[in-house]
Amino acid sequence: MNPKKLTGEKAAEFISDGMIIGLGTGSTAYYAIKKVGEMVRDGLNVKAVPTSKETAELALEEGIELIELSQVEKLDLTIDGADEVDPDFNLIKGGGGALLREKIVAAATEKLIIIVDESKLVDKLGDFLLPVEVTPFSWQYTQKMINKMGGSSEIRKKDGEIFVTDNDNYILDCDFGKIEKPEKLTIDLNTIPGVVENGIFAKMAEVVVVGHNDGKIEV
Ligand code: ABF
Repeated sequence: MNPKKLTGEKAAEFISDGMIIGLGTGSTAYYAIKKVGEMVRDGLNVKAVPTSKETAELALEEGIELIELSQVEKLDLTIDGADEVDPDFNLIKGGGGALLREKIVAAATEKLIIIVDESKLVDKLGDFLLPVEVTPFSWQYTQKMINKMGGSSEIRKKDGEIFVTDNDNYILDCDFGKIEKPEKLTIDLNTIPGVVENGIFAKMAEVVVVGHNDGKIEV
């Protein structure tokens, strides 16, 4: 069975009636959202904050009620995917381009549940290029400053054009090699003018649900 589907559905079991939840983005989060939709049609009462326009659209199709983060104090839980997960539950996210809203939603969340298939587990972050969201204004200057920190980076493109995020920003995919100190790198990157947010989620995840190819799930 598809490990992404298994983990998405498993994570949905953490949801109970009356909760305010965050809904992640990506092909694994997709299955969690589909499952929540099914639960809502069976009578579950939840309100949700989406982490991208794509997720908002899917959630509405599924009949899930959406709210703005500004309307609530906090979220009870959020279910989201990741590109890499290390043994301390540090994450790289943003391969799908939704890292800024994902990080804001994660920060407002009491319990962040990350759903991944086993291919995302690593000893150290860094094989996956680290997405950094930057302002379009003078992004080349921001890129130079990032590269000075010991990285190299490429502006993300889609169909030959610069990829634009839901927040009208750009993404630099950065290679820092193996990331020895994720917490330090996330702070250092965010002090560079022009950096809006970066894809390191250091110690934000509380639960990681891993789907294995043989159909086993590990929580
Ligand atoms: C989002 O979707 C991300 O932050 C990550 O980039 C991506 C993972 O996608 P998938 O589940 O499709 O591999 O959660």
